[in-house]
Amino acid sequence: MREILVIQLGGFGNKVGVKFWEEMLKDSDFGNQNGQDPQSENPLLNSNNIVYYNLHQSKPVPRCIQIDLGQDLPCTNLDFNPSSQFSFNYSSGNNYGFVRNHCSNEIMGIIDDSIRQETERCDSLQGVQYFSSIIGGTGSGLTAALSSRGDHDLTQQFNLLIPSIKQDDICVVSPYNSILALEETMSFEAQLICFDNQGLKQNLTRLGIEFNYDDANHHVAQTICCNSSPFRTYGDINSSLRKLSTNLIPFPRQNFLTCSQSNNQFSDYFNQYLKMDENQLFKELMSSNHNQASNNYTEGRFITAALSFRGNISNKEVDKSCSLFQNYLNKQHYRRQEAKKIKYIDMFLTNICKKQFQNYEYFGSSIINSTSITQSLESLIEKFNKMYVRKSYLYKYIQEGIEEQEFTHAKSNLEDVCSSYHETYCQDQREDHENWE
Ligand SMILES: Nc1nc2c(ncn2[C@@H]2O[C@H](COP(=O)(O)OP(=O)(O)OP(=O)(O)O)[C@@H](O)[C@H]2O)c(=O)[nH]1
Ligand SMILES: [Mg+2]
Repeated sequence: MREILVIQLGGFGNKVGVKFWEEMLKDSDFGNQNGQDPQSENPLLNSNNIVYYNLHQSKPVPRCIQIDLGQDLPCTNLDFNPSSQFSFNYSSGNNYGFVRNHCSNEIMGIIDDSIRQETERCDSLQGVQYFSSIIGGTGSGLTAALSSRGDHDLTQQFNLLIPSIKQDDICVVSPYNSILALEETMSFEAQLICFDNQGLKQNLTRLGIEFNYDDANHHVAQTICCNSSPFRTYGDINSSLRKLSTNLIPFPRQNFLTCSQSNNQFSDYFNQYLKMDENQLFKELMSSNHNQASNNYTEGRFITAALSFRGNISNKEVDKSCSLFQNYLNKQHYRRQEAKKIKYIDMFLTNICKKQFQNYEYFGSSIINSTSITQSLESLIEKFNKMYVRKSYLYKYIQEGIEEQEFTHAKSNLEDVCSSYHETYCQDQREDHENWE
């Protein structure tokens, strides 16, 4: 079986991680046993769960490693493996440099051992999923440290909380931390799935909920859980982390992805959403309003999208919805002049899993590669420049052994990514536009 190891880093990573495992448990057969002894059902035969759960234990124990430098691992009733929980007694001071250059050296040995042990327990590990935020010190420093050390034959998927476009973060130095961390992570052709709190807030507000971390984390967890359905459950196409990489990332540096989710149980619309049809589902999955990062799809061009559906949807309906969606793109949603360039999407990777997601009749989530991600990246560069021209806060990083050169190098690399998105597709856009008319 092709197992996946989850690594949860820092405050955000661990909180989202706990929510994720709660969702996974609800979605697995273990969660449906309603208090029955999991042993009675011989879980070793249940291949659905082996991807995420470590069934060599007497109980389904999540295959994950939880790491926080502060002593901030969240409390939960879930059965985590205590030997994979690492909580240290440091304060990163929100500083990437401290974690990267000092702290990480001391603790990397311990973490490496733990990763090796988890890997050895697997038959055939397919990849690693990270949950972290690159806003604070722990998340950014450890994400960078682990991504550069990881086994690059394994597919790595980073679920990252990045700074929002307009909103300022609680952490003043977030532009420095994020740009330095991205410099390391984006070099390895990993999938970088971006979330931000502005996008999550927009999602919750749409559903009539005041933004709070708990609900935001739940929202993210549900999406990641649904995205992973094709790995765990038998659908029309069985998928894997590696297949996602191949299909979603056309060029090595264009690996910034965003996610959307269709319906949501928080909503007053709940009943209405339960009854929605496939076309509605498509619209929602491809709409900026449902994007969990704050970039606006209408101001860019879709490159690829992987859609994961849950519920009793037929293949025929999916094909129909694909073409209806293309229509929708052209006729309704993107009517605005500046968005006229978005004519089509290169490809959809769709997967239907007939098993319902919790109590939703239909449920869907998407992972999208769109050129509009440059909005988030450019806003990050702008925030970085504002601080860097005055060299404010720089001394803190220099004290920790980060050189000024690393800052400029990281920034110019990110600028290269933005221009590569622009250059590759602006030619296309013109062509498409002409062809379409
Ligand atoms: N959506 C969401 N955002 C969070 C949550 N916790 C923290 N954040 C945001 O993420 C940023 C980074 O916070 P943490 O993840 O706690 O930082 P860390 O990785 O532990 O790093 P340090 O504490 O700086 O060492 C904060 O500025 C918050 O804006 C959460 O539970 N949900
Ligand atoms: Mg922290």
